[in-house]
Amino acid sequence: MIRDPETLTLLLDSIRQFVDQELIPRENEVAETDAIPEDIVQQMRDMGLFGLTIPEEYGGLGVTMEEEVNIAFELGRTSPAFRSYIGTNNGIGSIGILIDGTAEQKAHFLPKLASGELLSSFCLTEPDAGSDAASLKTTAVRDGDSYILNGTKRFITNAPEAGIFTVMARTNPEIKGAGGISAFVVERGTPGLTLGKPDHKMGQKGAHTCDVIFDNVRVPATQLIGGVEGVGFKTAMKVLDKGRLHIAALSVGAADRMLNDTLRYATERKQFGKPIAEFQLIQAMLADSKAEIYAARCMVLDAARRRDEGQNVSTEASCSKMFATEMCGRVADRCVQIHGGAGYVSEYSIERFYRDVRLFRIYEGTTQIQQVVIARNMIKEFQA
Ligand code: COS
Repeated sequence: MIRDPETLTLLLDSIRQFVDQELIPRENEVAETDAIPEDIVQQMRDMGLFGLTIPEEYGGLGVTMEEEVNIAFELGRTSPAFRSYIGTNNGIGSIGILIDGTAEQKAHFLPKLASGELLSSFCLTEPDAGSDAASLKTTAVRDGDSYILNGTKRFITNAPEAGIFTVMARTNPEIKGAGGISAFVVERGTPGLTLGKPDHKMGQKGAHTCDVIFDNVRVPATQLIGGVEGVGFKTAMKVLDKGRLHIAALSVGAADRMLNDTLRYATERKQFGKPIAEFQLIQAMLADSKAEIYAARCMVLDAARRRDEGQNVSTEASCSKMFATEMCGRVADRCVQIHGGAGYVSEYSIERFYRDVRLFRIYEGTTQIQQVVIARNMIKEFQA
C-alpha cells in the first residue's frame, strides 16, 4: 500500500540521490576503514532513515511494507554496510517492541530508535542455536521484580554500537522448545552484559557483528516484551517474516546495481574487435539476470502488498527471500564472469559485491530454512 504516491516519490528521489551522490562514492572508504563515516551517519539521522518503519507517533516515518521495499530497492544499490547500520532500527531491532511491546515500552524505546539516538540489535542466534532457533539456551530466571539473564548470543549485527538489545531467552526450562522462550529489551551498560571481539567477516566491511555475553544480567520485569512470558519465539518469527521481505528487496537492489555496472563494463570492454556486450554468450548472461531481477521485484512487491492488506505472508516472505537472495547470488556470479579477470580484482566494485551479497542467502534464515518454512506451511494448509 502506498499512502501518498507524491510523498513517496519525493522520498525515493531523495534516497536515490543520497545513494548516488553520497554513499556510492564512499564505498571504498567504508571497505578500507571498516566503518561508516560519522558525517554519513549524521546525514542518515537528518533524513530520518533510522525511523523509516517506526510509526509517526513515535517520531518515525511509519512507512508501509510496500513503501519500505521500494526504499530497500534503492538502498540495495550501494554497499550493504550502509543499510545494515540503519537496518536493525527499522527491522529486527525494533519490530519486536513495535508489534508485541507494551504501550510503555513503545513510548520509551521507539522514539530513541527513530531518531537514531540509539542503535538496536536482535539477539536470537547462539553458538549452538542457529537454524534451530527454538533450542536456544540463554536463560532468564525471575527474581522479584527482575529477571536474571545468562548465556551467549552470536553474530549479532550492530552489537558493537547498539544501545539496546532485543534478547530471546528461556524463562521456562521445563519447556524445551519455542513455548519456553520470552523476549526482553536489555540496555547497554547493564552490569554483566559484555561484548565479544568484532567478527572478521568475508565481506560487508563497515557492518559489525560480535558475541553478546550475559553474565547474571539483571533486567527489570518491565522490560519483558509485552509483559508476557512464553511468546518470545513467536515475536522473533513475526519479526523475521518482515525482515525476510526486506532482505529480499535489498537483494533486488544489489542485483540491479551489479547488473548495471556490468552492462557498462560489457559495452566498454572490447575483445575480438568489438564490445563484449555484442557477443550472444554475454548477452545470455545479461538477459537471464535482467529477467530474474524483474521476477524477484514483482514477487517482493506482491508479498509486501499482501502484508499491508493484513494477510499472513509467512510463505510469501520466505518465497521472496529464497528466490531473491539466490537470484542475487547468481547475478553476482555472472557479473564476475562477464568482468573476467577484472572481476576478481578489487579495482571493480563487483569483487566486493560478490563477497557482500553472499550473506543474503544466510542471515535472517538460510535458503534451506526458507524451504522448510514454505513446505511446512503448504502441508499445514493442505491438511487444514
Ligand atoms: N509467525 C507467528 N508464529 C509463528 C511463526 C510466524 N511466522 N512461525 C512459527 N510460529 C509459531 C508456531 O505457530 C508455533 O506456535 P504453536 O506451538 O503455538 O503452534 C511456534 O511458533 C513454534 O513454531 P515451530 O514449531 O514451527 O518451530 P520450530 O522449532 O520447528 O522452528 C523454524 C521453526 C525452523 C522455521 C525456525 O526455528 C526458524 O525460522 N529458524 C531460523 C532462524 C533464523 O532465521 N535465524 C537467523 C538469525 S536472526 S538474524
